Amino acid sequence: MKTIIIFGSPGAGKGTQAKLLAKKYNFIHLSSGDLLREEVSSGTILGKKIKKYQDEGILVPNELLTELIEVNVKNNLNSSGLIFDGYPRSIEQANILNNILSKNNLELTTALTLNIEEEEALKRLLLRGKTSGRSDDNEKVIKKRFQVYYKETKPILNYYQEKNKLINISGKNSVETVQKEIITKLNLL
Ligand code: B4P
Repeated sequence: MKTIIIFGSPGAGKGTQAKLLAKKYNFIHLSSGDLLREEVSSGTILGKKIKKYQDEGILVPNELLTELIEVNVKNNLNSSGLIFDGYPRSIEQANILNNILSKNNLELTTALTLNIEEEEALKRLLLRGKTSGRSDDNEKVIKKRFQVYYKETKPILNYYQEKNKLINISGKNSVETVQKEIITKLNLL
């Protein structure tokens, strides 16, 4: 079974590309953002707690998220692949994911990162904000999400680079071009 992580700043196209790959190769798409938003929309006490963090653009604490990830890995052990989108987002989460994978006799196949300039990503997210109804797609919160990305998430790219697991992809091109580059570099053809 393949296990793939997709990294990228907010608006880099992680969710977009993860969905396309999942559809094409019948992989399971595990988006931490979507899993958290589902919990929010179900109106539970946990969901109410999560919403506060998402609305501010800061990371949801691990104690509210780890179980969601672990359960979804366990429930999909018979699939041909798992794509982690938006997880891990900190060194601590990278270690948690390692543990979850090894407990389930899995090993990370590869991690890829979509590179894009902040200005371009901001434009995309503001455009999405017009129709998404997402309370975090506004300029103030997007800027905060970028700060969190640079401080918490970007440093973990080195961790995967050192393990020779990281592939760099240009995220600034069209959705189709980015997808082709991913497929070629992942040797999925
Ligand atoms: P996410 O849901 O992961 O939000 P995101 O970083 O903006 O990524 P998303 O996948 O939605 O967007 P994409 O770049 O694909 O996280 C939201 C919040 O949840 C976080 O701030 C945090 O609070 C919480 N959270 C999530 N994971 C967490 C974790 N692990 N730990 C703690 N907290 C966590 O697409 C953006 C837009 O660009 C779309 O409109 C798309 O259509 C467009 N687009 C994509 N590719 C394009 C292209 N090539 N050309 C033009 N437009 C493109």
